[in-house]
Amino acid sequence: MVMLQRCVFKRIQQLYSGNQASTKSLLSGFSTALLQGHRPAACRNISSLPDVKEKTLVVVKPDGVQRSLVGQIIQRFEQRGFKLVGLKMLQVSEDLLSQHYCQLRTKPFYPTLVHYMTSGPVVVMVWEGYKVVETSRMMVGHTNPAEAQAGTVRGDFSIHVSRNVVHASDSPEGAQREIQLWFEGKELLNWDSCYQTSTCEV
Ligand code: DAT
Ligand code: MG
Repeated sequence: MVMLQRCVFKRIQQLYSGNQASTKSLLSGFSTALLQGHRPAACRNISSLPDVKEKTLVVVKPDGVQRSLVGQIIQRFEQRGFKLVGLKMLQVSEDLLSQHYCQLRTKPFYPTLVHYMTSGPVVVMVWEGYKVVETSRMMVGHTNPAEAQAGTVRGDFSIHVSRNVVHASDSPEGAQREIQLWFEGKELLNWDSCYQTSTCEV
């Protein structure tokens, strides 16, 4: 990369010092630098980096599906640079939900939470990337939309905690547990995105 930068700098110097470098020779400098072993980042292998393979579960809840927010929510994660490795739409059962929200079973709002979450289809996804769990929580925003910052999903699309549009796992361990609950192993795809090395230095 340094070699490539030097090459570009040298050509710019030549141009400004009155040396008549043509566009053709400027471009030939790029290809020479590339041929000399400066491969584009997209060619490198990232499989040895567990950091960038972190996964999280994101669910568009029934209110998000009803309000046609699925596309906008997916777009935010794509735009941020995360990779979609699992996606499906389903009507969630009370059994699955009680396992998903096992820590909330004793809360007074639990029965209404179950009613709401089973009231219509949800779209469930697994996103992968560097610090995806922590970053997704920031992107989703505060549990209570009244306290969620503008720019977050909840801060932009919701007003009340009982209809907060989206779920995102709150820790890497929680994500692993939730992903296993919602997805079978074969439903998650291990694929190479051509953007991978453009979004993370490896
Ligand atoms: P989060 O979804 O931000 O991880 P959580 O795990 O504490 O928040 O709660 C799960 C869901 O339960 C939350 O998204 C909405 C609902 N919920 C939480 N607190 C609530 C409350 N006080 N009243 C009604 N619903 C609530
Ligand atoms: Mg939670």
